[in-house]
Amino acid sequence: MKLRINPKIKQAIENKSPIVALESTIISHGMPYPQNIETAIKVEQIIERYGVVPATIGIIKGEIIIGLTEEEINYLALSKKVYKASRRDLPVIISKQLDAATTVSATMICAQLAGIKVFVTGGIGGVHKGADKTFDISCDLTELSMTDLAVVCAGVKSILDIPLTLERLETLGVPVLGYQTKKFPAFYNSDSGCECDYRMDTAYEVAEAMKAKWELGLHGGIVIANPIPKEYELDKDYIDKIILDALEEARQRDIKGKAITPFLLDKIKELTSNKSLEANIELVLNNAEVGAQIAKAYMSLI
Ligand code: PSU
Ligand code: MN
Repeated sequence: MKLRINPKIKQAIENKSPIVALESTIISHGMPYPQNIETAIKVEQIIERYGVVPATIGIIKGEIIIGLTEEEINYLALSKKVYKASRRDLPVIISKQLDAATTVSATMICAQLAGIKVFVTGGIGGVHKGADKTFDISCDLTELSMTDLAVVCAGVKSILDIPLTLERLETLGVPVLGYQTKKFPAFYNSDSGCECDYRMDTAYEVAEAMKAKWELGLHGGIVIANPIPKEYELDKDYIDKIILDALEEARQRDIKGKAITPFLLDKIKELTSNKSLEANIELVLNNAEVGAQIAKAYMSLI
């Protein structure tokens, strides 16, 4: 297997310095150009400000790269044929030497190869609305049941069935921890109407729970649900109506499978005249702040 760990990250591993993993699907399939590149770079800068090493993960010509360079980020952001790689895609992406952006599930797998314990993203995949008929449940959830990373996100978007996603996470044994809140956030706004299992007030509390979980031999991830800052929230009724319209269009055009999440993100962006994109960027930057602190706290504990 071809695996390239950027020298900066190798050094950090040797020095036992904190590292934060970042995904690339958000760059290639989650945001338009040039905001995708700008955000990816800003996220790395925020993490570095905490003295933590960022590791953006992706696959170029079948080689897994832990710590893409700015040039490589540009390449994955601009290339026409970049696959969206989840767990099941990895074998063929590697054997056929293809280019791919990694989703939450694939990023967790690659991050684990490098021993990284904290991962920052925007939103995780989950149980899609109507999954009782379509069976569309993101493999991010199964990955969270087996791969040992704390995943910092702004909750789950209401393009998904949020209560069912939380039920599934419970079944899979994945702790859902609210960061300075008990409310489970809904990505574009801070309250989905559902509750987190526990509220954590500091990065240390989160780090202690990570340590306790893995010391118990309980494999799998932890969801750290960090709400979008108040000033960037979108009105719940407004965004939920737009999401319903986007879902209806996806249904009419028969868009399904791995194409559905990128389609909905793009449609919602269009219907909100970019307001959803602005919120998306701000929540990712906010997650980077929290993820960096958790990575630092965790390394100080072990
Ligand atoms: N949610 C977002 N932006 C994204 C994604 C989710 O707000 O870019 C991406 C993540 O990479 C996530 C993937 O892992 O979509 C889930 O895809 P699916 O629903 O096909 O499992
Ligand atoms: Mn799916």
